[in-house]
Amino acid sequence: MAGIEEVSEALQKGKAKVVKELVQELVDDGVDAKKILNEGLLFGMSVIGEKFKNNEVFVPEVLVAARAMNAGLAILEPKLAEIGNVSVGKAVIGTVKGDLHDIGKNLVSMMLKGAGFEVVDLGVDVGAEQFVERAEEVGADIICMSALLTTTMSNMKSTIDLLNEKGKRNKYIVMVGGAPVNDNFAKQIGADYYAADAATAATVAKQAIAQ
Ligand code: B1M
Repeated sequence: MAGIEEVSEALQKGKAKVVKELVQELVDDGVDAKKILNEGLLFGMSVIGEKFKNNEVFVPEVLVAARAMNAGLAILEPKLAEIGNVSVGKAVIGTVKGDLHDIGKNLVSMMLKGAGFEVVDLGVDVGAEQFVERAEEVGADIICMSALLTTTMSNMKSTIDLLNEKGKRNKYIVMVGGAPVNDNFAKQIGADYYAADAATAATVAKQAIAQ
């Protein structure tokens, strides 16, 4: 049986196919999906993140590691997000304009699905107009924005400003998150909620809908 550490090592080497196979093997052997996520995929990505910070690896290596991470996540998704029959609400989610980081956003999306939300994923580099237009089109209850760069987090405010301009701010719950974001920043830009991680995001979204 494959070990979880092998997943982490293959991810760090950017071997997407191997990660996919190893994760599948572990799932088939009955290993808990959250354990594979935390101790295999997220641990491997945190090692890469630290090396990136210290200039020991560079963008191409991080990119292939991220691809491997997404390949593993795709296998875990059905396990992490066993969608219930009844939708608790509809969410649109995306990474803000200028920002291409999608791993955290994908995790939040999965956890929301697991909590019973219908999720419309707008992808990365999503502008304010797109967030608002799609939320209107699909009849969303909640708009979820992710940002990983200090240079793009202000684009979350653009969406909130646009909602205000259109007189639609009260129609939607707005939740923000991502590594450089915090509760203070969320309050400053006028978001309703901040969540530090994907599991909290799902809990917060559910509570917000219930209110
Ligand atoms: Co980039 N990158 N990156 N990168 N990258 C960071 C973010 C950085 C911190 C690395 C560093 O310098 N230490 C740094 C940002 C510095 C800053 O702004 N303060 C950085 C930089 C500088 C850059 C570039 C500018 C590098 C360059 O080109 N010179 C460039 C920017 C490109 C762009 O976006 N325009 C860039 C590019 C890339 C890659 C493309 C190579 C790749 C992304 C691939 C992809 O996502 N498909 C990449 C990666 C992988 C990283 C690191 C290593 C890992 C990010 C990640 O996926 N973490 C990252 C360093 C790090 O974080 N240690 C780094 C795992 C993920 C699960 O965590 O996304 O934080 P995270 O999500 C968490 C929470 O934040 C939260 O839940 C998740 C976990 O439960 N969360 C939410 C996220 N969204 C939420 C939304 C919510 C609620 C919670 O509600 C809506």
